[in-house]
Amino acid sequence: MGYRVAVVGATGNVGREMLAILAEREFPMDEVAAVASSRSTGSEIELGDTGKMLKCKNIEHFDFTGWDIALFACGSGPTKEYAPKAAAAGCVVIDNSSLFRMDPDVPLIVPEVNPDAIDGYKKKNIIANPNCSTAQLVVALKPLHDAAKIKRVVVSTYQSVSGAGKQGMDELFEQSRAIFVGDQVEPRKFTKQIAFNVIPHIDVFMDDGSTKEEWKMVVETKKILDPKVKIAATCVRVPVFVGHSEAVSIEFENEISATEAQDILREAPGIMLVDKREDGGYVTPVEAAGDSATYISRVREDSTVDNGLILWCVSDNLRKGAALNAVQIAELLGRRHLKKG
Ligand code: 11C
Repeated sequence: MGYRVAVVGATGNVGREMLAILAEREFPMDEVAAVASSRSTGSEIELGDTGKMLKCKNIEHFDFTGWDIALFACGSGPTKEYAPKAAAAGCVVIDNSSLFRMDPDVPLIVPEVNPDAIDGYKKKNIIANPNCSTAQLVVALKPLHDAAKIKRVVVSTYQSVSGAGKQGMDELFEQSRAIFVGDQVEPRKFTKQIAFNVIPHIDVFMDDGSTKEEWKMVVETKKILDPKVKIAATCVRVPVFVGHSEAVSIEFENEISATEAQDILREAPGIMLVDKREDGGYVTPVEAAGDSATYISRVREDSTVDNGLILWCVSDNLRKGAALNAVQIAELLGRRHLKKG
């Protein structure tokens, strides 16, 4: 016997990826529903590449009673309205928006990092999925924190346009084409030209001059990994379609060499170490896109601080950064609590 699973926001970048990953990982499902806004009602969407077509149901009329799990990927607005209704109907919500992440009664889970925290989900019947740039960062930090206790992290991100949804991807494509043919470039989704450019601004500005994306990396990392870890982030949008990259400087309480860190990372769950110290001996977003791993390269000692390391971290933001992590949470929930399949 399997689960009844609803994917809410099924027509978006992350929703489609959720359906693909449910199929790819053979998540035990008796029934799966593609749920979306009224605009998509009746349109058909494939369950991964299984050939099975799902007709989109209208969120406004969808009754979550009797559904075991709802994977939400529809943004904070609709989530605010429908996730509590789904949870009240007895369906466990795994939400990809930022709405519930910092709610003390909602576990924020990366299964490789803080699986035990999932046990708190019953307070609201909601589990939060972290921001994409946080998810890959904590997967990389966790085994190193266990080994040598992290004091401080400084991270700079290189985030792909798919983090801004389909509109972001279309804008990069259209601007690149326009520049080649000599047309005018009009920024719409992004605040400046993104083609052949980088933009040090993701999400809205906060009072202290940081952006909300940077704030999310700080508070979410503390909630998932360890509230004592200090972290400073600079988040930058780059003209890459899929795959977020991060340059990470880490200061530890205890000594740890680059070789020790490489040995630890090689064995760590969710991580692929590719660190050859030669031309091309590192991973870039092009290779990470479509893959499940968080790739680590360029591990080296930082001689400017005591017990410091620097590394490069790349992952598919739509997969580990969103859909894959959500499905892994569903798998963990199933193993620990729902026990079907
Ligand atoms: C981006 N990280 O790349 C964002 C997208 O809080 O889930 C995901 C935002 C979030 O623009």
